[in-house]
Amino acid sequence: MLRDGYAGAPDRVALEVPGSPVVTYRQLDERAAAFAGALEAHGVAAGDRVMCQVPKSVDAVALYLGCLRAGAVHLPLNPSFTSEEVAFFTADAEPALFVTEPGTPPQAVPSLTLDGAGGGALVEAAAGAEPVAEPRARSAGDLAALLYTSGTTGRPKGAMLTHGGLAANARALHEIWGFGPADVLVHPLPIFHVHGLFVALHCALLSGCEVLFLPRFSVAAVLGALDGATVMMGVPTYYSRLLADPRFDAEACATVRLFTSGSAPMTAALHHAIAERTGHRVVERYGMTETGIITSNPLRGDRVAGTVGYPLPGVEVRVAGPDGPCGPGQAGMVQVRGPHLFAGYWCLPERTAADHTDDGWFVTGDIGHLDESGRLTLEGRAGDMIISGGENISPREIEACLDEAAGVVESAVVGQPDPDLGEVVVAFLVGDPDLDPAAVARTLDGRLARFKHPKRYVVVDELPRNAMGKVQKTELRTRD
Ligand code: MLC
Ligand code: AMP
Repeated sequence: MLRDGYAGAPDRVALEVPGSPVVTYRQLDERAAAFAGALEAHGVAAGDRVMCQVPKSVDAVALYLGCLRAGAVHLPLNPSFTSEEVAFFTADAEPALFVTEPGTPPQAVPSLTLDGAGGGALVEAAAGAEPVAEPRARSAGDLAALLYTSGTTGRPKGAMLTHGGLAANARALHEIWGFGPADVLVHPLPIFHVHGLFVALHCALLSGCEVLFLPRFSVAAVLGALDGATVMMGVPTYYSRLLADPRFDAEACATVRLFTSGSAPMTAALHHAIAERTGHRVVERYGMTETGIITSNPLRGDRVAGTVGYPLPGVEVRVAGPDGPCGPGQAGMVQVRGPHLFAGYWCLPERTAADHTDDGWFVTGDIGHLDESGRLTLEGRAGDMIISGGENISPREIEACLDEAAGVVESAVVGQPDPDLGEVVVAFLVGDPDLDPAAVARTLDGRLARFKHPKRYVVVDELPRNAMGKVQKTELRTRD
């Protein structure tokens, strides 16, 4: 399906990494076919998971497409995950192959290397393998990808994403955001999440347009890419950082037709400040790993700051409380139904059932309300999940590590408001009288990816609890 977007013009530019030769759709296609051949030569069969922990690069995109070509299930991981964290995914997903950067500690499965500069054992294997010219037959209900999301229990859950679900979401976004072959997409997002991998890349591939593929987000790189670009997608932190640079103005965005934001709330103040400086009203949209994009502000029509807009074509959204569906303006749990939903959590049928209502709606965990016209506003989350710079972080996972540190009696981890990252991780510790937070912090090294490490530690005599003995995290979220 993705190949339909560029089938008529394979020599158009697909990916351009600044400072490197451009890569055409034909070249990307050939690389994907060669990688698929290498995967098969290493025993990967349709339905097998291929776990990938590689730097963002053109080859990483070709690897994703190569997995699809071989009928395998793509399982991308954040390169900053520690070996201990990766071991969990290895045991849970039982991948047939681990594709990783040279020098990464081994996992208990066969592996091939891929670096960010066009080299590695996968590349060598691809040179000697028979390319897979046509995608292996798969049906809409077959798995295309397994993306893990931080669970409220602390144990990441693998969301099983199907070919049909990804295709439905890609088609809907392509349509509502008016993508076409003349677009030039600025891509600063990581490609181990739904946002950078599916939302951004699928829109581009479906329209056969050019992608300015930045290795990572930086203000300088985005400012350098905006001239001539037509679309950029990002998390709110990208926009607040851009706004802090006076060069981000109407002139810098002169060729842009669309900025989108999501993965975390964009404040109305940030939305308005961007509009004032650049003349652009960011299209805020709302999504989840399990669902892809659910709602979006309209391309044509009112883009209302602080709201996430209307359900995508084919998607149904309702807000429900304990007594059933809520009326307009009434806050409740956001529930969703539609063709783009995941097929359940990997090996967790009970969790999957618990997150669905009896009549088949997926319960998102987000609290919000609909207005009379069906426009959704989010108000927060039901659990205590932290979203920092668009990364979901489970407090429980951090608390479990902190509680094991010498001298710690108990801990509570919360997200506190932060002007840059939206929320930052803060740890409250109860412990021995001579407890040294720096020593506690060091115990997380090598255990948890750095982005999960608390940015601040506070030693307290006791944690605030309610009458039931439950830690009052709401109070800690605002405590110094
Ligand atoms: C990096 N660090 C973070 C962090 N990212 N800390 C908290 N939260 C984050 N998100 C830490 C690093 O561990 C490091 O810590 C220090 O910050 C500097 O690292 P860096 O790599 O230089 O950071 P930076 O480039 O500034 O990264 C921040 C960021 C990045 C916001 C640019 O996190 C990012 O691109 N986020 C996007 C995430 C995303 O794509 N989310 C989509 C989820 S999909 P130290 O201690 O080592 O110095 C989804 C569905 C949907 O939610 O709707 O889209
Ligand atoms: P993830 O599990 O990483 O896919 O993150 C999904 C979560 O990100 C959602 O459940 C929301 O809580 C949050 N999210 C995504 N987009 C938005 C948005 N535009 N505004 C507020 N929260 C958002």
